[in-house]
Amino acid sequence: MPENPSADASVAVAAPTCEHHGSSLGIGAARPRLSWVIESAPDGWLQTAYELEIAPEAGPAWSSGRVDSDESVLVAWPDEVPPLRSRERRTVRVRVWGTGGTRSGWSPLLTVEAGLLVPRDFTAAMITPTVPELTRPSLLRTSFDLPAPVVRARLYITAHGLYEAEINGLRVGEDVLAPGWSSYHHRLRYATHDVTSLVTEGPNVLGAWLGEGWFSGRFGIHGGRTALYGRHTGLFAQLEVDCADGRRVVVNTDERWRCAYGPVTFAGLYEGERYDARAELPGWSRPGFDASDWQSVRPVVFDRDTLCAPSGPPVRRVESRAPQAVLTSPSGRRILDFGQNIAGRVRIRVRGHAGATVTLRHAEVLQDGELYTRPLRHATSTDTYILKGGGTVEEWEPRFTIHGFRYVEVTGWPEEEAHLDVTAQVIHTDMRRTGWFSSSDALLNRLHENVRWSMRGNFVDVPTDCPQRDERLGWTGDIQVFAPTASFLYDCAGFLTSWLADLAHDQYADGTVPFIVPAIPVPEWTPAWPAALWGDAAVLVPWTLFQRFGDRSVLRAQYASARAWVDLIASQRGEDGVWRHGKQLGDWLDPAAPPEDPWQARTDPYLVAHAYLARSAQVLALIAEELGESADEAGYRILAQEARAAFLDTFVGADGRMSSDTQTAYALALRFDLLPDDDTRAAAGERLAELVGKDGHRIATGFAGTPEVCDALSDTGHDDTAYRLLLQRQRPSWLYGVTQGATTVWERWDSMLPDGTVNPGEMTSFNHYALGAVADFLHRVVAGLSPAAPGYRRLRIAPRPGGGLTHAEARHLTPYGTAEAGWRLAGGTLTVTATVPPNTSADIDVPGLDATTVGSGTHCFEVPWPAERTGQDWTDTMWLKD
Ligand code: RAM
Repeated sequence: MPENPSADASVAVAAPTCEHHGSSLGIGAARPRLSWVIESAPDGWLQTAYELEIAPEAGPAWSSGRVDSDESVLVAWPDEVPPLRSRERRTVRVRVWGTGGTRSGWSPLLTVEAGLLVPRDFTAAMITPTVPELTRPSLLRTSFDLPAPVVRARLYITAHGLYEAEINGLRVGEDVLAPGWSSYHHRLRYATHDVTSLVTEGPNVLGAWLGEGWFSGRFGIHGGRTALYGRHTGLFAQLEVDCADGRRVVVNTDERWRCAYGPVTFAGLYEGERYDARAELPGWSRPGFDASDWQSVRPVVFDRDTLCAPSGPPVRRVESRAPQAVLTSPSGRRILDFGQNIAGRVRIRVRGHAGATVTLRHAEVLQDGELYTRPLRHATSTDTYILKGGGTVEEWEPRFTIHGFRYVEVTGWPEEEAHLDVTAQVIHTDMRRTGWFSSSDALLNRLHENVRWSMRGNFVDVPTDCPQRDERLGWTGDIQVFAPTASFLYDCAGFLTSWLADLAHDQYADGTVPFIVPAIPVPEWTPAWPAALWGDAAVLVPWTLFQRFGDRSVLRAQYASARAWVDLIASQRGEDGVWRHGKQLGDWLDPAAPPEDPWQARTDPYLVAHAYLARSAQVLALIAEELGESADEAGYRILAQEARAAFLDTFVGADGRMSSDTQTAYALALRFDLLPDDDTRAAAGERLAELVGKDGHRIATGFAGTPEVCDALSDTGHDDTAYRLLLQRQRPSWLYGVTQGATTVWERWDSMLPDGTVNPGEMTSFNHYALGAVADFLHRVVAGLSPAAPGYRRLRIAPRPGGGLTHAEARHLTPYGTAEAGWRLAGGTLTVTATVPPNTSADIDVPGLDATTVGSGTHCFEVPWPAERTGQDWTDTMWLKD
């Protein structure tokens, strides 16, 4: 390679990436931060310098020259390079120097293209159809001519509601449920599509399907409400075409567009979709279609300042699954079992006579062999397709709805068609998978898969509680506890950054964090009030993103929001310094609480609340330190100390017993570092282990305690107890659901009762990730892989073998490359393996070995491990007892 005369073949760099984007078309940052991963390097390699080359589309490239730096993650856009202007494209490549004077060749190129960065770049109008039935989805179109061949075309598009765009009869892009859900009146995300290959010289048509979605459709709890953001759906599209003759043609949504009803006669996120194929308008988005009888549209008042580029990937169809079984229910209905509880919808291929109606009802579970829909509450989740007939195969999948389901009951399938051609389309935000775990215990592995599926089912643009019932809301507490797990399993940095921006926008002026973000009015929960664990998402989610992705700017972006939250709750402390204020959810869903009253936890809700205040104050001090806000840092450290002292005075007795003598109380005190010394900590660990034993090694914790209890046990030397709890199969336990055939994590430990009937409670979701937060313990402690410095710049490899497992391993694509930790027991030896990415190091903490630090590469450590240390295989004994 002439360009790299002295490159060292042992060091190779992958193409850089920018911000948290997989695709860098239409990005919203004028000075995007750049990252690169060293794909291969000699063991122990550290970067000592890099050179960036940034080139405009025409003209000479700029080079940074050799920059002495070990940074390779989210490196600031060079000061010397002008920021990107709207629509501007640059290519970026990098090469690096490192240990031993090695130098890589140039990386492959990254092409970045800015979206429209300032409001005045947007020239389109938000238009709404003037059809009589506002709630009915419609079609919108315009036609235009292009004077010359096309060099480049971009469609900038968004909606009030949901849209799917078409150009000349072809669908634009693959996004589903676009533009997703955000706090629309503050942030409306537009997409940028490269449509160069869709438009052509001569006549063209740009059109879109438009539905209600979150904007104006029914949403919320107890049936929800309509028109949450407005009554009128709207389309906003700006097509910019650069022609070969140098002209730019811009096609905007404006009052010249036309609209009509299409074949979608109704669509609701909860209700499902109805489609009458007889009402199709063939060719409606192609030139030559006669739209003379279409209605007019009108522009609506719209604030272009709200438009922003997405920071994460869109929602897409990510997988297609065939049914695993076709069942006939006792009442004679046909039910398809897809073998996995998912978020998505089905696609059918069917032939039959005009007017035949296929009805698809969705549910997560069966009871007595029939589809069981009570847990869906008001979400009827029914799709209907009316055939147009004519002898051809008709293919259909709804556009503007999504369901949480494993089973689909099919009625009305034409009798002459023997084959039920139905596939499930798994739909969620199209994030890159970054995390894997496996072990010698098949049930534990299935639990981990269930956690991953619950993440997939609930990362549908917004981190939701559940994907199936009339809820699907961005509950702050759920993601607060689950964010560490999520950040391991998938690259959700851009996704959660976006959601946090909404959190800050929707936060009340006094600092109260809404229970759900985007915030919408829901009975019982609005107006919101300050509640621990939920509100603490404002502080703890940004901190998790910083720890896991090394992104400091999310701390800056959320800083005011995090402060507002902590300042508010600190101001509500009583004279004794304890935050004992308002209605607290506390250890929500303690298994001892009766099904109809999830508030009835064993642990004092104010103990939970105050522990969280102390934790958020500590973390906020760390955030302030990272941001160089030293006055704030000092202030929040004092607050944290005061909170800790008040916690001790109020909730911990002189003998170390806590006022709530419960697992959650000890777990929080230990994990949030609220105890004064090692002796008290040891005693709390003892007591916690004792309580877990007394509770029969079954779960006795709710939302607050469950994510912490195994760690609290392990931290205090009670790995054996942690494993007994983790591997317990009798309810309540993590593995109970697995033994019942669960394919996702449930909201309640016993969402399904042992007799196969569904828990009678009002809240009985079969797809709730919160209690799956234990997967983070599997990654960090069972397999032993965690970050010791933000972004995994330094790893901690600290496996804790036990529980009768004979091996466990975790793998994670860190911002620096692939990291692995795993161990295996055989022949009286424990063998720990660690893979450390280039440009990082790892602290190794293996029982029986002196602590050590290693550089990049794959390392093996062996320790004699007598059989009695293997730990008892509790699962088997408990299984036999069952
Ligand atoms: C339920 C939600 C969620 C929880 C709230 C408090 O309705 O499903 O999991 O955060 O209640």
